[in-house]
Amino acid sequence: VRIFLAEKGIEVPTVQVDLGAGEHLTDAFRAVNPHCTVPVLQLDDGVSIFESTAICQYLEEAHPEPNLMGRDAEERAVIASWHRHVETDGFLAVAECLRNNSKRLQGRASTGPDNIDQIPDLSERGRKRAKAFLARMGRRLDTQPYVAVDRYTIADILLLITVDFAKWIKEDIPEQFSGMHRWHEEASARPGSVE
Ligand SMILES: N[C@@H](CCC(=O)N[C@@H](CS)C(=O)NCC(=O)O)C(=O)O
Repeated sequence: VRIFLAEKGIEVPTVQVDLGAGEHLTDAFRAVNPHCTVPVLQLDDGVSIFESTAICQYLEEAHPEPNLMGRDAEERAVIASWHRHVETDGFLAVAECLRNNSKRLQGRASTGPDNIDQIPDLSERGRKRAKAFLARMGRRLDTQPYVAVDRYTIADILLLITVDFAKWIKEDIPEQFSGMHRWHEEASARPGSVE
């Protein structure tokens, strides 16, 4: 969401929530988002939007340019397909690996209000899925410049986050995929990106 805002050139007031200190599990934060996750967009009328993709959808409608989610039905569907693919097969695979073996996340194998125990085998499975995903995207970005269509979109933003998140489990873009390395360098130099 932070990168999406920067791409749009929008500034909104923000409040940092200290996850390390468990601030997202407090009653005060639950009143804003009972699912205990960040980010959450709180509107002036008090309504909370608590899923990143839904927040981006709201921002896209309020600030259509530059377009990041598709200009017509076909583009929107193609971009949404890739975005969802990156989320389920990439981002969530890395999260599965990290959350099921990090000492800091013991008892917190899932986000959310409930404490879920880690399953080490799931960590291994997450790593295998993450590796396969990175190679798959490497093959794709060797033949085309962006993830979904012929310009930078929300699908590229999520892949950028996923590649950088994968460093937490010590996985990276395999060396042979020069197209994806070029893509990552370019994406990292865009607005809102921080290593
Ligand atoms: N489905 C949510 C997931 C958001 C999410 O996983 N947020 C993480 C930080 S990146 C979180 O709030 N973690 C809290 C925790 O680990 O308990 C979205 O896409 O916005």
